[in-house]
Amino acid sequence: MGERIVQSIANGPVAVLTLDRPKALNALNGALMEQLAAALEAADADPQVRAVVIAGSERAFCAGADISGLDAVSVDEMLAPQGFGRRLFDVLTSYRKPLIAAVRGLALGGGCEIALACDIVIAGESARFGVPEVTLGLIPGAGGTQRLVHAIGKSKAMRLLLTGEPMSASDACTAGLVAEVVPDDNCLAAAIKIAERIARNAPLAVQMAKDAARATYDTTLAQGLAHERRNFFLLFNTDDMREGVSAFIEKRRPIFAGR
Ligand code: CO8
Repeated sequence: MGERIVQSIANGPVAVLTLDRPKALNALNGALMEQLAAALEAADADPQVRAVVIAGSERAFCAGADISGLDAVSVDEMLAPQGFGRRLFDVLTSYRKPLIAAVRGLALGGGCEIALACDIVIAGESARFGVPEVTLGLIPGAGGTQRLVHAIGKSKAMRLLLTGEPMSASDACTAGLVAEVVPDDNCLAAAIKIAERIARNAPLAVQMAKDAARATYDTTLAQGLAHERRNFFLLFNTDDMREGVSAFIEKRRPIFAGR
């Protein structure tokens, strides 16, 4: 497969996937997107893994689509079923397990869209979130126009989308895109700590909670409430729910098997 530019390390129940193309600020070329998609799929299929952290490098989480050669890509190539980045962003969109982005430095264009597709974003103080596509004659193509409006509201999203200028970590935290801002050196550790906390919970319940929360994107409130209720009822069919309740009553720590 050539050079590895996505490093994948499983540390107990937490998998850490690190984008490792720092000289190009982790710009998304075909190889990086394929490797990230494959590593995500492997972590989703691994029963030991209960939460996944996506990290970048010091200067950049990811500076977006690799611009070199982008002008030579035809519309037919983009529209193809395996078109530019489609696999990666489809995997992110349908991902079952919790995804946490640990963002230091730049998260621009497709890089910002990866962070937006994660469930929780932890930012180092140096983080900058932006969608500069309009400066290139493009628009975000992997969820940015939709998820930004959800994450930070219309007016702030429009400012980013229409000016192309980035937002600081603290502004992104105030706006709701980021859950917590920490010193850069603590960013990965803070993201792993949250992942480990999540990993102690009942895995199916965590996945059902994520699934129900995600339904807010494409349902009315009534449909969303029904979706949530269905997931809630389904959990009554799991060993983990009985274990969690028994452990609470017996004043002990639950041991969740993920079934
Ligand atoms: N693509 C390719 N190379 C890049 C990219 C990029 N997006 N960003 C940075 N690089 C490279 C630079 O070319 C440079 O390489 P070299 O050293 O060989 O010249 C190296 O990274 C370092 O960058 P700079 O020297 O430019 O560093 P600066 O600190 O001066 O500037 C910036 C940093 C501001 C981030 C600047 O590099 C920049 O503007 N980059 C482009 C950012 C951008 O426009 N991103 C959006 C791209 S479009 C997009 O993401 C659409 C997504 C659509 C969805 C994708 C899947 C479907």
